[in-house]
Amino acid sequence: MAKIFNVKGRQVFDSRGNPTVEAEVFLDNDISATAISPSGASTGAFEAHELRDQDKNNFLGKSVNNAVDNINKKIRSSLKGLDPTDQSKIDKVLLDLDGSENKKNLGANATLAVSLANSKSAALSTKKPLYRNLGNSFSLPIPLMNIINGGAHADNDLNIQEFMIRPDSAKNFIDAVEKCFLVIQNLKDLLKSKKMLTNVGDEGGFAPSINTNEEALELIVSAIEKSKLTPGKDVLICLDVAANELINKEGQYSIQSSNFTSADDVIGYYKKLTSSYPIKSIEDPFAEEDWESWKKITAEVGNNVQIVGDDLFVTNSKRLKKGIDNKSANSILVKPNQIGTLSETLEVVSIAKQANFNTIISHRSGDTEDTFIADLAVATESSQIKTGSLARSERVAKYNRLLRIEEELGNQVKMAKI
Ligand code: 2PG
Ligand code: MG
Repeated sequence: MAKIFNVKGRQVFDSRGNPTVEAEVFLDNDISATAISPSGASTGAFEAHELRDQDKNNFLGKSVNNAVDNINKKIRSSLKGLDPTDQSKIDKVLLDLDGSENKKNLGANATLAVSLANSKSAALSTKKPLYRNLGNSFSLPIPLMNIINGGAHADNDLNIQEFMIRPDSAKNFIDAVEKCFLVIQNLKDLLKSKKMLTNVGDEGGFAPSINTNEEALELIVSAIEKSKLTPGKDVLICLDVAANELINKEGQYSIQSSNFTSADDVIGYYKKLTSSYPIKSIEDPFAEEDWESWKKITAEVGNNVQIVGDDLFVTNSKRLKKGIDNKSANSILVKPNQIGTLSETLEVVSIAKQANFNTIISHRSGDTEDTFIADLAVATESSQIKTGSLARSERVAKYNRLLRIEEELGNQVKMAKI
């Protein structure tokens, strides 16, 4: 059986040009595999720690040499000689070596890159596609494609961070991509006809100078109709409000330009939006510590609308369990770098599934050519994947990987049901 022979870290760059961590795991049978940690812009306070050097003279403080050093020294010597197919053991060694609650010692960017590279090396070594190394039964996720960017991901006046489309009537993955393609191209034409810019934001969605959420929603509905698709049936709208970014010291939310002073007002606004537009999913409608408001909105609209915890749960089993007990949401966004190892990510997915929560595997706004999350979505039979628009290669790479998996599995695989 193959053993880990060497582990190497290096600094590479993400889609925003910021330094990030790549790990390479070498086995003693000449097999090696790399993985890269992504990086967020609207990060939750309870995420695992992303270790940056904070040296103003080195990449404006953003270099990751300490995380890389941790891989090349401590992690390397602890993993040498271990069996790469025992992922839980590998991740346990990483956890023990770090010894902190939030991976502040080694850096979650170091541990995640190693954890994922190990899984890829185990898959190669056992001659399995990655998804077969991660699970036993498979489905293709419905994509949540980013179509208009606002908030921390774009330089326009939209407060909601992401407007996404979800092609629910897609028969298979290529059909899902085609439906999204049509809506995106039609939106581009609409923007051009209104003399608006068609530049894209960090996740490949358009970032036109629009001032109101309603204007963005009207445009998306028109683009769906122009594509000869039915809004609310073929293609739905999903929002990521990223409300952490929109709350002030007094606890008021600026979901649109004026501040809402109470949770009831915010919920009233969401209800108005969901009754006027085919919106079926709202991510982070409230901030990460506003548990009571989360509970309220889930009770009021959770039957019809997917309420998704991203910054609320940060892919952390303790926070997810609290949310399940509290009935704070009905779905979870899963971002492996929020927690820092593959085993902990898989544990969170399984807890969510037991509680009948939808699982949505997600990229970060700073992402890379690494397509691990595509295999992860298939192998966890997650109903959805959120990985940006059909633009920018770091986003499209995940869709292309899913197309290859669809081709490989042929009739054996179906689209996931929501
Ligand atoms: C989010 C993500 C990904 P970021 O909020 O869901 O879209 O953004 O990576 O900046 O946290
Ligand atoms: Mg989010």
